[in-house]
Amino acid sequence: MVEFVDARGDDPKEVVSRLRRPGGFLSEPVRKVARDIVSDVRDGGDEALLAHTERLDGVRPDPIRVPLEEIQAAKASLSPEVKESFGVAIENVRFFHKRELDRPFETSRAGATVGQRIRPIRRAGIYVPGGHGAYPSTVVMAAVPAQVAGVPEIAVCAPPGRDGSVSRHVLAVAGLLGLDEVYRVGGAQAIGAMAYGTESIPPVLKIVGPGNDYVTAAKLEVFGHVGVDAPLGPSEVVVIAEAGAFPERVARDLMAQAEHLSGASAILLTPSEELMRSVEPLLTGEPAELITLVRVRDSAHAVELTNLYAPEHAHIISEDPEAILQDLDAVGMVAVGDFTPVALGDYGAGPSHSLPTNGAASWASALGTHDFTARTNYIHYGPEALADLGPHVMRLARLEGFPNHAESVGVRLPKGG
Ligand code: HSO
Ligand code: ZN
Repeated sequence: MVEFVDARGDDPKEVVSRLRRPGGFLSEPVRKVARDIVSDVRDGGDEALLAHTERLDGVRPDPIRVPLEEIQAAKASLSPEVKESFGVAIENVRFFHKRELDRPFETSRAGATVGQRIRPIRRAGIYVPGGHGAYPSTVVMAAVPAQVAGVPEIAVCAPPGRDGSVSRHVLAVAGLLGLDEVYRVGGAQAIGAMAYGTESIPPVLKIVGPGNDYVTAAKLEVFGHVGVDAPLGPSEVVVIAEAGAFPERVARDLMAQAEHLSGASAILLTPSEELMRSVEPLLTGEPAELITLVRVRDSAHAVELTNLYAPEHAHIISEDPEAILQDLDAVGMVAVGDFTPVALGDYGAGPSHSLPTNGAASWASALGTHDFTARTNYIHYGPEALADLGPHVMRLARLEGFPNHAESVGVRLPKGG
């Protein structure tokens, strides 16, 4: 059943809290399950990894690492058309991320030089979800930014099917991107394995990629030991549509993200009662259960609700979508205008489709090159610059009760400062 909400007279915060699906990855029962699996794998290595895989996926993949010939065979098995489509997507995603890459800088004044170097993380792990559908597109969306950032070692984990194999298309895309390290394990156990390493899987330094609640909870569990990205959970879209929007297009936009199922949510914000009424009968099947139609006062009201909700995606269908874009802030990715369905972004418009969900867009961003780099800042002072700043540092260090900090400067100043 499609849900209807009339938000026109209600407190926006209250409306948004009614719309939000609680992030299951934060709940203590889910955290505990993830914690136990991660610590089993940390302590038990491959044997624990295989035991959990057998329990949850019904198979003991042997070997855990996909043989290179299998990756090559998967790549070779692609039809020319599918290969071309992946090629276009890879090219667009590469184009966007080359532009995004942070640049190093160095700047000087009065004898003091300060700068920042950008360095790739040496070894990253990408989680590719299974669940409802296979996600070869996720390999593109995570591995391409990593490669553009210059990460030399990339490991991929993907859950095995009942027959122990990983989706042929996931393997094929790995092959297209020249990735040769793919492991047939998924879930919280894969996150534990990548974080702590097992006999088969050398540990990584940072784990990225979307997953279900257990995967996300496991990422929180290993954070600190390794780096992780933002919570990337079930798909969300807010469609902001004005009276002139075509109902069948709006309906497809909502159904598209809702068809990810497993906790996805799709919300229409519109001031038009008529649009709502004509979209509603077009929403059918299981995805319809995950769709909410919300009547708002006007576009400004829609923007206010969207910024509070902080969705993974917003899609603006309006006479003047650019104006609404300017006012949106807490959104993972905005699709601007009627000719830009979110699905373009899902498969290859350029930015990564791995986006913060569950409100995390208010403080986190799409997966990108910055997830695969770290910054090393440097400072280089000459004697005059030291003489200028030194006395201030000595004063502040003494104020904090650190005389050796002060003297590490003082011994370098003429006559001890
Ligand atoms: N909409 C998903 C990405 C995706 N869609 C992959 C289809 N395949 C991210 O929220
Ligand atoms: Zn999608």
